[in-house]
Amino acid sequence: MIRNSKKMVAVVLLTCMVLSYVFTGCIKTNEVETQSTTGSSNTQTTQVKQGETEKPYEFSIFRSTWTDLNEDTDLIIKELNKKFNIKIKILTAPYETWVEKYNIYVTSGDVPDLSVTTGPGTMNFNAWAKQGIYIDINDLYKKHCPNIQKYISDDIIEAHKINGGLYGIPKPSLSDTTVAIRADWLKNLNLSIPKNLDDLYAVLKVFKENDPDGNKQDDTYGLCSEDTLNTIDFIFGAFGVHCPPNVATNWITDENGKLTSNLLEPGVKDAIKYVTKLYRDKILDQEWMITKSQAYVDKIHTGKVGISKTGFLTMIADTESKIKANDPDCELSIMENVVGPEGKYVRPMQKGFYMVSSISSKSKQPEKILEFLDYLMSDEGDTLIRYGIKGITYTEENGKITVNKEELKKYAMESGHKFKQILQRTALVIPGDDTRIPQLLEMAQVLYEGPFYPAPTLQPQSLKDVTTKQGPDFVKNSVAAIITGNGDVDSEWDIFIKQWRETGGDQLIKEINELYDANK
Ligand SMILES: [Ca+2]
Repeated sequence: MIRNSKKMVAVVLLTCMVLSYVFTGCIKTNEVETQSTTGSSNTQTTQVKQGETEKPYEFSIFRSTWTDLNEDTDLIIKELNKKFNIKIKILTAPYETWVEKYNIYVTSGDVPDLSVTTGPGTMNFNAWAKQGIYIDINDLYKKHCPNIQKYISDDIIEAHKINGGLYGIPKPSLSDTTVAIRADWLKNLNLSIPKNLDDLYAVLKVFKENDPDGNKQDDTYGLCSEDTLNTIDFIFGAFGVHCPPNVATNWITDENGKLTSNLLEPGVKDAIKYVTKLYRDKILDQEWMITKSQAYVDKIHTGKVGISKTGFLTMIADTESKIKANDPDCELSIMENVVGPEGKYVRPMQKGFYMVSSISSKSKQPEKILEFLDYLMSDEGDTLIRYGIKGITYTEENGKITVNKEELKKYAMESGHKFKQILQRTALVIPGDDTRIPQLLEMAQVLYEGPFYPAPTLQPQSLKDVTTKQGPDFVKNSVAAIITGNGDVDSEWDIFIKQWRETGGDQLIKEINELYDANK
């Protein structure tokens, strides 16, 4: 309630100068409208009268894949139009052609008032921003977006700036990945959840060799992975490094504040050595280097894997239930932060956002658009986008929302309204009544802290040339060759790094730092 009142005050302050009637008219029931009107003091009467003739502010929103969104009949758009005295016009294109179509809008000077695009570092966005196509919203954002600021890390906002200018609001997006372990296998073998890399080795070994599922067959692995090693990034975390080494262009900050490749982080080689030992001791799935994503998931679901990557949200609702279909005894637990030799653990880096909302410098009322955007992240707006309208698509009793699935389907809102693709809180919601849910949600809070990539929107100009020269899978293939070969990991790793540097790696590091410095 307090938060709502504060927000009301803020909105009133924002709009009362010219739009006080508009605000009162925003509220959907006549009852409230009457209250507000009668509540107006004498000094506001003139403004109210001016407001009565105020025409709705019409603005366009561009976002790909909204081809079946009809602004004239859509339940939520109609509600928002009424609430803010606006008229939203939808511009869109199918996924395959949106970049082309959006380019035409921009180059013809007909830039949508609000553009939801892949943002800085993609298309010609950075050049367009420098040309003044979009408004620098640095100050407006601070002033008009209190709700958004609650849910987006300042790190992500900073990483989006182009020469200090903020040309869009990124939609927060967190990967909810975690590591799950077969708690039923641990029980069968009288073991506990591993806490460090030595425990982990011991548990993985018996998960392979001691028939943890008790079916008297040698048919399990403690650990499987995709060919990218992304699925066992927690091992790299235990060595204090941020990423699995499948892409060298995940730029991170070194101890001097310069950007460098994740491949060069101290600790990567030791992590590779550990993984190599698992492979050579036949504890890691011997097929990992040829396993693609679906095959990896299949191995987990058929109950052949002891420790696997999953999500906080999907562990109970999806992964566990799918394994149970094959092995009814399955019970998964979160395996938290296995620590390395120095007792440390770092979480994998996240990009932290997906899609960016930018306002055209030709838009007549940018504040109004920001008010709309901020509303999407407010309590009320969040409920509207997730569940629709009370009494139509859901009912509420004692604060508990019950959705009407039939009605949601009628309005194509089974998984919320499409405007969730503009901005939505990254609230973690695990459906169901499982008693483990509160604890999982608490554990998942850690995802909000990052770490986030420092320069997700910058790309060295030579990247394409270097990729062509090295081959697109040069890093991934080299890493796989070292782990699955018979050579000395130490010297082979050094040779690989030298080769990566000399065939363009050093050039990329130089360029990314120039971009990073120029962008400060
Ligand atoms: Ca077995």
